[in-house]
Formats: sequence, C-alpha cells, structure tokens
Amino acid sequence: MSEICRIKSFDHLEFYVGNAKQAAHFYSQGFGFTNTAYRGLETGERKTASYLMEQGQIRLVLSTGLSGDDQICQSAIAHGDAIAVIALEVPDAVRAYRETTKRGARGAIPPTEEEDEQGVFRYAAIHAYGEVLIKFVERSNYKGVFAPGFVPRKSATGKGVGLTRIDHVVGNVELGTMEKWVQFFAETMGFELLVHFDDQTIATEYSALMSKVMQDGKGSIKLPINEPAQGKGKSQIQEYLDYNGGAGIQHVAFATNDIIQTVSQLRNSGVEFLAVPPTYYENIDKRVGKIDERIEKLAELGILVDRDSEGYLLQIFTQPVEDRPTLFFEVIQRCGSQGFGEGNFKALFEAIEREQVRRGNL
Ligand code: TYF
Ligand code: FE
Repeated sequence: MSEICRIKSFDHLEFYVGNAKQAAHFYSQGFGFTNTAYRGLETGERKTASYLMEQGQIRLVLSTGLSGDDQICQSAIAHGDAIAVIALEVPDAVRAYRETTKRGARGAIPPTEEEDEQGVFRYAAIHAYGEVLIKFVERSNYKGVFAPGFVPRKSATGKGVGLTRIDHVVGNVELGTMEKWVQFFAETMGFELLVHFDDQTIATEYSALMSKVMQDGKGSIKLPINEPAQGKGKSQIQEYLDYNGGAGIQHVAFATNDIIQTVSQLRNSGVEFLAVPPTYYENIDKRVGKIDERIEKLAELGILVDRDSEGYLLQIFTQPVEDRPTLFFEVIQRCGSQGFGEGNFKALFEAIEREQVRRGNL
C-alpha cells in the first residue's frame, strides 16, 4: 500500500497570506517560531515573498504575492490567510507524482528540478480538497537552508515554546464529499482509514459533523477529514466552509512534550484559546484515572484530557487565528494514547458552539 508513495515525514506547511511580513511576526512572537530563511525582492525574487519559520521539527512557510494579480493574492482574497500546501518529504518526487497521478490524482505541478551550489531540489504537487495542494519534496540531495532561492536569516527570533512536530492536519470538506476524499487518500496515496466518528458520536445540541482519519502506512502522517452533518443549527464545519469559500485546512495539531509549559508560554504571548466550563474538571479523575499532571494546573490553563486503552493525551485548541472563523491550532501532548481526544468532543464542540453564537452564526 504505502509503496505508492513512500513518505518520510511532513516537510512543511505553506500558508498563502495577505502580508507575510506581519504573519512572520505573529508566528514568531505568538507561537515562538524563528524565521530561519527568506526569499523575496532583496534576494532577487520579483513575484512573491516567503518566510521560513522553524521550531523543533516544524517548518511553516509564509508566502505572499507582490502584486494583486498574483495567484497567492487571489487565494488570500478567496480564503483569507490559509494553509495552501501540505508538503511531504519523499525519497523520490518524480515517482510520488507518477504513482499518485496514475491512480487518479489530479496533477498541479509536474516534477520540477531546481539546482544551485547547494545541490538538487526536486518537487511536484497534486490537488487535494478545495484549493489545497499536496506537494512532494525530495531534498536528500540538497544541502541548502530550505530550497533554492532562500537565504538564511535569523531576524525575527522566536523564543520557542516547546512545539516539536506536526501531529496531524485536518481538512473540512463539503457535505456529501467525505467518501470521495477518503477514496482519494486511499486509492491515490495508499493511506488507510484509521478511525471514524459518525454524526451520532459527535453530534451536540446544535452542530454535528462526521470525521474520518486517513493515515499513511507508517502512521507518521495523519490527515483527518471532517464533513458537516445535520444538527439543529449550522454545523461548525459548514461555518468554516462558508467563510473559507469551500473545503480547506481547518486545524493543525502541534505536538509538545510539556503542554503545561508550552500553553503557559503561549498564553503569556497573547495566544487565545477556547474555554471549557469549570464543570469539565469536576470528577475528571474518574474519567481519566491517574495522570502525571496536576488537574488544578490543567484547569487553570484550560487543557483537556482524554484516556483510551493505550494511555492518555492532553490537548487544547486556539481560537481561529484570523478574523474569519477558519484556521485554528491544537497543541497536543501524547502520553501513550494515539487517539484524537474523542472523550473531549462533546465539551469541545459545545465550546465551539458558544463561539459560533458570539459570532452570530448559530
Ligand atoms: O483532530 C481531531 O479529530 C480533534 C478533534 O472540528 C476535533 O482535534 C475534531 C473536529 C473539530 C475540532 C476538533
Ligand atoms: Fe485535532
């Protein structure tokens, strides 16, 4: 299965934004990332500006267009600032493109080779849901800072908040298209369906959704997919689709090894999180059993806990990081559990619904 396109890991996520300079400031001062490379007018690039932001093994690329007719600017008008590219590191980009397109994936960027004094950099891309691309990056013969054209830089130095890697990347798709996208990841990428929560499991009073987790053979790439489901009010997924202008990336989960430290720092730098009611923490020890962290500390920071047969996990969700209620982040610490916090879905979705009400969308 996974032979279709062997994937090493997430390579990076590329954001298309209206103002990459300001976004770089937000991700460095708010989330602790360091700007390690840049490509723009000063480096000879005339059309776009891109900032590479790094923390732990995480790479984010913030890109903007330098004129209104640029495709990145058009994307920012349509979707707002959004993640436009999920880049995966592969041993062979040509092969990944050939095998996925042969199985039905729609090509977006045919195999391309760029070379500079640091070596050879190869990539290709296919279309996924909405306007999101899956990019195959082959960098084993490239020694440069990120990719040809980028120059090293250490200007906006984030202090680091302990984020280590990308745990999962979640997409929201239109009503009735879940099956199509499950098939897409299964047939063209060789991914497997990991778990599945239907609208019964995760319907609350108003919003409802269906969620399926697709992952690669090794389990290092987890890409859950949400579809709106019928509820009493507007599904939170439908709210996203309305503001994003169709399918797209809803949230990215960053892993940490010390969520208490990470969330304390994020809160101190002004990152806003969803709030669960204090009642969430009553009798929580009965639900999750013994954990290493003090419940009072988790309650103070608003961190959620869930347990399954393999262990437990700690997680928290930010508010949307822009004016449209679209993209948000999750911080997750896995202590054995490989789940997604199913036991928290009810409290989490009720918290999101309270935000939908505040926004006048429920
Ligand atoms: O990735 C997940 O499945 C969890 C839970 O709209 C979740 O983080 C699922 C749907 C959603 C928000 C969070
Ligand atoms: Fe998640």
